This record gives sequence, structure tokens and C-alpha cells, in this order.
Amino acid sequence: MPDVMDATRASEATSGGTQQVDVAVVGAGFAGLYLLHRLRKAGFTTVALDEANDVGGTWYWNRYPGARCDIQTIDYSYTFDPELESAWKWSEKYATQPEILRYLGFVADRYDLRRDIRFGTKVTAAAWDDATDRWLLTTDDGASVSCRTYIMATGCLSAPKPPEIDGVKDFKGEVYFTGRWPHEEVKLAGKRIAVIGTGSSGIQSIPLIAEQAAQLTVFQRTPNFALPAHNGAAPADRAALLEGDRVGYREQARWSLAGVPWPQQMAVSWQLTDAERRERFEQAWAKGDLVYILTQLWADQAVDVEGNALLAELIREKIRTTIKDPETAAALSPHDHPFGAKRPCLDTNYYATYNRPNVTLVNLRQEPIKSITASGITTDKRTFDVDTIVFATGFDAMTGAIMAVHPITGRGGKSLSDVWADGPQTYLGLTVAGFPNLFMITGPGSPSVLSNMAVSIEQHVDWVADRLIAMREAGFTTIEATEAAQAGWTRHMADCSTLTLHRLANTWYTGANVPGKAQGVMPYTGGVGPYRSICNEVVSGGMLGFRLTGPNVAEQCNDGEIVRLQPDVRLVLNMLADMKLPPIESFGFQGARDFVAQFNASRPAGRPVGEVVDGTLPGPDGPLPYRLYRPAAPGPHPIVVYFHGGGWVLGDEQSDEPFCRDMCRRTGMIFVSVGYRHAPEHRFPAAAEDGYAATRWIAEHAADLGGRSGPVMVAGWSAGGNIAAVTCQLARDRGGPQISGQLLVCPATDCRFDRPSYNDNATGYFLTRSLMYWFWDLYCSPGDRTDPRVSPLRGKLEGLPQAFVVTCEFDPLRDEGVAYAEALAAAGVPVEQLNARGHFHSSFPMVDVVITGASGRMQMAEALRRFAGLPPERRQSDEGVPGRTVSPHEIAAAAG
Ligand code: N01
Repeated sequence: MPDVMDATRASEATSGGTQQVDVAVVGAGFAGLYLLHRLRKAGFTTVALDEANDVGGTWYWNRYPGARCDIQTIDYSYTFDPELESAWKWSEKYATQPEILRYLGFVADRYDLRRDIRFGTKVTAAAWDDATDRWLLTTDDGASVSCRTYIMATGCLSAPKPPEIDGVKDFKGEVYFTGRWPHEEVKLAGKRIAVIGTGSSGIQSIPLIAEQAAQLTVFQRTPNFALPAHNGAAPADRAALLEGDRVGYREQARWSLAGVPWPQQMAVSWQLTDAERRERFEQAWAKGDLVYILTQLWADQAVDVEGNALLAELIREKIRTTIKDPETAAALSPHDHPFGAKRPCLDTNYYATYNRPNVTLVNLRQEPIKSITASGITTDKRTFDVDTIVFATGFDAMTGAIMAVHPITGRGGKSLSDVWADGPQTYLGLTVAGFPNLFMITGPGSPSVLSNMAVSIEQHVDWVADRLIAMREAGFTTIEATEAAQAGWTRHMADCSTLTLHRLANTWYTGANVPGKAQGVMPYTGGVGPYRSICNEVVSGGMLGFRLTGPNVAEQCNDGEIVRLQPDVRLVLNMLADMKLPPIESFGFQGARDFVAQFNASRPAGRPVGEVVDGTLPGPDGPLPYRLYRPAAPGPHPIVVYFHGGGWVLGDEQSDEPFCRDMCRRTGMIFVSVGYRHAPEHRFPAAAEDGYAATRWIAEHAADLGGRSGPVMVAGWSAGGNIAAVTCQLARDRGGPQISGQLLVCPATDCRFDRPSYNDNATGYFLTRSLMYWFWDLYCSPGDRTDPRVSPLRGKLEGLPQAFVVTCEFDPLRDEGVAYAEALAAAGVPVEQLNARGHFHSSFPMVDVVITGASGRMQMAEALRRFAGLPPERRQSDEGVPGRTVSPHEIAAAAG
């Protein structure tokens, strides 16, 4: 059904052998086809250029036996036209490459797209002309293209990687690459065949090649996780969901994390018993759905090495039970990367294939390939004579196809390969500063390969097409990302990459599969829905981070950084904003306490520790409750006396439970969380005096509590940080107890409200300025506020225990925390300060919700271990620091 609106033709304007169009698109796969459709419909003259001789992109080239999609086909489809959706029926849960190629051909015909595609045309270079504000694309067929806008729709996995093995050219038999499989029939029957590579392409093709080959030898460097696809008809439950509410189903996919409409899993591994985890796993295994198993078992599997290891072991168990030969099973069992950190695969009979008598696995970790010879493959132990070699060795992913157009020269002659020498720099994965009017569809820096590509492609195409339409309406002819916006996006990408485990594996996601390529996690790991909302915010923020110009309009540049919050902090704050809660102080103090209790009940429980013991200790005016968290390792352990947050009004000895458990596990120390008295029933100085008395009692009873005798440490968050700081001053002045260190997390340290952070972060970050006013009013009369027992910044600071002070960028209390650290340093107290970039007041106690807080907690734990004279202890999962630790020297200098 040709579109009536696309009256404009791409090829009409040609001058001097150069085709003149508004927009040139490179690639005629999923992205290029939809671009062509949208842009033509909007009235732009458009041409698509593709090296292939037909549409299809990756599905044109990857014709190897067994090639299929591994996202369920009902999800791996265009959704932009409901009529198209009802006009096409997929025959299987996971369609084969020929069927997907037929679908793309059907789409091309339906919208009459082929007439504006130049097939068999390779774009060899692209240059921006500052004088004309146009791109000139050079092609290998001689006919160049001049365009206002140049869009790379070249796919993420379309530039095959050379095999990097000596002697390939010497081989006298047949050589095939899965990524460039011939169109004519390849005869494999009765041959001795070698397959090199066990990624998705290898894993899909090996079982089918094995069925035909006389002998198949698989050369494996790194084993990968593969799960059974259980292919067949589309599962009835998913199809019913789609048919029941097509619009809602598609919308849910667009706002999900991976582009497939599964809900967000909340249960964490340690909340489930072994039996419950196994049951979930068996269900997932039977389902045969990659996104399901990656997202639905337990929430920590993708973000925490321990939660992930539980799942990885269950999969390895399946591998062991499927493969008869234990040595082969061991070689096929991945141990070098977390599950999901390297792209896992869906298979049909992959592992069982190794039980066939005609299949041999060669473990290249034990016998690397030395070379390829005229007759076959030689490892450093053996020689394998073969008739055919199949290279399933993968791609120069994400950047390879973009850089294959070389050079791409932007403003002032700047070359993209120079700009990307240390890895791809983009704004939103869509644009690059210095390269006006250049867009990339699913480029590096966008969710792309970590998502259902169909969903991500449509989002990018719609965003770009809508921008071009809006620019035309406003009279702008160029659009270009600013350097500041791009640098901000690079920072945000780095923050996001600490969320998941992708950074912990050597993969094509990180560029590690291509020798010499700059390394770093290239796709956006923050999720499809969050990414979509960011792209929308760029627009609603007046094209934030873009410079727009036009011949007859004033330049527009709303410069800035689109995301300054840590990605998970942003999610939490957005969620809270969606709840449209009234100010907490409007509940009254009892109502606020009930609210906090309810809020805490909905968060993930803390992780297991050795033992949790409740008790009471004598306070200055009656018993005080405490909760003790003991590590699993045998004691005696150093003791940390902990004071919870809550503005001297809210919370109790259990309210920071996940934080105490986490710190107990990280430090290997006993944490005793003290239930001090609260205002307004017990106003100043009740909390301070309770804190001091509790610390004294705990220090005196350290051995009875299973702790190490000698000095204790104090720690606290928010008002608890205030009590911890005050306790140190009182202990110094009142002759003990001995305190060896203080950990102050976002502490209240002073009664002044005029520091900039009180204004900058007055609202929108959960702890508001007015809530702080309310806390102070309930706890302390104005006349008492300068007393060091509530404003420790005003006390004498000499002779205090060494300190670690944590402040968060988006916290009203930030500057008084910084001031306290500086004042301690000026008073000669050894102090370190963590300025946690992008974090808010509640980041660190929100364990397992604000995952990017883990590295900060790791630093806190290290500080406590130092205070206790213990050696440091690092955990692999917590690498990456979303903040900056300032040394005592720097703080002293700043204070000076
Ligand atoms: O490529 P890969 P692929 N000597 O990079 C090995 C998508 N896809 O084409 O891991 C020996 O995953 C290499 O070993 P190592 C999907 O996203 C989707 O299979 O680097 N071995 C690895 O085992 C997928 O992830 C589908 O140690 C060498 C293999 O070759 C992506 O495309 C189907 C080597 C390459 O695996 C890429 O998959 C197919 C050497 N010199 C692909 N060089 C669907 O189902 C490399 N290897 C939708």
C-alpha cells in the first residue's frame, strides 16, 4: 500500500553526477527502511544506500544455517502501523532468517520503498561542507550524494571482524563467514568441517552443520552461556497478551528496560530459598526466552556478582547434565564472565550436539590455534585436516560499520576516527559534537544491542524524524550536539555502566573482541524506558545540549547536561515524583513516622549477616533499644556504634537495617544500631546524650557483645551523622570512651540554612529544605541551636578521632558536611571526604535500590577497616566510583 503522502522523489534532483536530497540514509535494514518511510511521508527527499543487493541489512547477510532472531518475533517487529501488524503473521516463536528477510521485503513493497534505495552502493566517505551546510557522500559506484542530513542506519553488528589467525589465505578448502554467508546453496554434506567461534552465530549453526557434516570440529576460545529456545508456535500467553491489548502491550515494551514487555522483577536472590530459586529457574529454562531469564528470576542477577553467580551455576548444572563427556561439559561451561555480561545465546540442541560421534570440541584455551594451513588447522598440540572452515568469529561491533565509511569528516575537517580514537563519544548515541546533521540509529551510547532492536530502532527513527520536521518548521537547517552535552553523556554512560555487570567481561560490548580497539562499555546500560524519557526531556528542555542554526533565524543553543543524577537516583526520584506525595511534614510527626515505616517496608530486605540480636541498654533516662548485626565470620569483631537517620524525629534502631547489614558484611564488623529518643517527645539534647551514653555502654560491654575490646567506632547517617559527630566531641571532653574513627554520612552539622546547597537542593530531592526546618523546630529551640551538641561544626574540633565524611551533590546538607570535613582538617584531624556526584541524601542507605551507591559504601567500609587497623578488602562487583574522594591534604588545603 504505497503512501499517498510521499509524493516527493529522492532521485529527482541530480547535478553534475551528484544526487541532491534532503536526507541520505546509509543502510536498508530494519532502521533504514523505517527511516525512508517516515522521512518520505514527512516530505523530505530521501535516498537510502546499501552495499547489499536487496533490503534486509543484517538479515540479508547472515544466512548461515540456523540463523534466527532470539527475541520472540511478535516483539521483534515494526509497530508503527497497526495495519502492517495485522497484515503479517509470523509462523514461529523465533522466526528464521528467510522469514525475517521476507518480512522486510514485504515492508519494502508495502510502502514502495525500493524505488528510493540504491542497492549495491557502498558509501566510501562522507564530508561536511561548512560553506554549504551539506554533507557530500562519496560512493563506490561513482555517483555521489549531496544531502542536508546524513543518517547512519548501518546496524551494530554488520562489519565482520577479520579472524586474526595466520594462514587463512593458505587454506585450499572452502571458507565461509557466518556474517557473509553465500546466497547460493553451500554444500556441507559429507564434509569435514571446522567451525571457529562459539558466539550466537556459532551456537545457532553448529547443530545444523553437525547434522550434515561427516566430521565437525568446533574450535572454542571462550565458552558462552546458551539456553534452549524451545522454538515452535508463538507462546499462547504472549500472543494473547498482545492480541488483548496491542497498544498497551507495545507501550509497555517501549517503557521497559529491555524493550520487551516483562514487568520489573523486585524479589532479590537472598529473599528466596534455594528451592524457590530453582523453581523459578526451571520455569525460565522451560520457557525458552532470553529476556525472561535475563530479567525475571531475581532482581540482583544483572547487577550483583553474587546474585548472578547463583544463576550461572544453575545453567552450568544444565550443561553438565546434557553433555555426556565430563571433560567436554567442563570445557563448555563458562566461568570467566557473569551470565549476561557477555551476550548469551538461544540454541536448539547446541549442547546435545556434542554427544554426537561426529562432533569434537577443541578447547583453544588449552591448545591455541597456531595457524591455518593448506589442509586445515594446526593447534599447538594437533593438526586437523578439514574440507571447509566456517568462521563464526563475530563483528567489529557498534562502531565498525560507522567507521567503515572512512573518513567521515565533520566541521573544520575533523575526522570521526580521530574523535573516537579512545572510544566512541556521542550525545545520546544519536549524534556527535562537531558533526552537524549527522545521526546514528542505535549508535554507541544508546540501548541498542542491550534491547529489543526493533523497539530501539523505532524510537530513534521517530526521534530523528520528529526533530527534522520541527527544525524545518522553525527554519533551522543545522543541528549539532555541544561538547558540554556530549561530555555529560559520556559521564552518564560511565555511571550507568556501574549499574550492571557488563563491565566485568571481555566482549564485543566493550570492544575487547577486536585487538587494539579502545575498550569501554559501548551500549547504554540504563534501560530502554529511562533512555526514552531522557530523549524526550532533551526535547521538552528546548533541545538541551544542541545548537540549531538556520539562514533566517537566530541561533538557538540551550547548552547543558541532560542527566546529572546517578541513573538509579533519577529512577527513584522520578518514581517518588510520580507518587505526588504531600510534604512529609504535612503528615504530622506521628503520621510521618507511619509513612517512613510503610516506605521502609516496601524496600528490599537487607542481606543476610551472621546474626541479628535485639537488646536494650541503659540510657540516661531509661532503657534504649538496640539492634546488633554480627558478621558470619568468627569474632571477636571491631564494633561500630550506629545512629540512624530521620531528623531526630523519625526512624528507629531498625530503620536503616539494609545499610547496617551491608556495612556489617563489607567491614566484617559488628554494627550496633541504637534506638535513641526522638523529638518532639524528647527534645534537645536527648538524642545527643543518648548517643553518647549508648556509645559508652557499648564500649564498656564490647566483649559481652562478642566484640573486640578497646576503642569503638561511631557512624551515622543524616541526623544520625550529627549524633555520631557530637558523640566524638563528648567522648573527648568527658574522658571516654575511646573512639578510633567516625563515619559521617550526609551529616547535619550546623544550624545555618544559608549555605548554597540549601537553596540549590531545596526541593525535588526527597529531603527538602522545609522538611529540615521542621526537623530542627521539633528537636531544638532557636536559643539552643548553636550548642555544639546539635551544631558540632561550632564545637572545638581539635583532638577528635579520624573521620570519613560523605556528602552528596543533591543534598541540602551537602555544604555543611563539606564544611565539617574542612574544619576537621583545619583542626588537624585526619579526614577523608567523599563527594558523591549525582547522589541525593538517601542514596547510601538505599542499599540494593541505589546500586551506584555500592562503590561509596565500599569506600566507607574501607575507611572503617582502616580506623580499626584492618587490611583493606575489595570486592570485584563494586569497581567504579561515582564520586570523588578528597584526601586529607586536599581538604586541609581547601580549608586553608
Ligand atoms: O559473534 P561473537 P557472533 N580465534 O562475537 C570467537 C548477534 N547475533 O557472530 O569469545 C578463535 O558473539 C570468539 O571467541 P571469544 C548477537 O548479539 C544474534 O556469534 O572472543 N576464536 C567467539 O566465540 C551476538 O552476540 C543472533 O574468546 C575466535 C566467537 O568467535 C552478536 O550478533 C545470531 C577468534 C564470536 O562470537 C555476535 O555474534 C547471531 C579467533 N581469532 C548473532 N576471534 C540472533 O540470534 C573470535 N573468536 C538474533
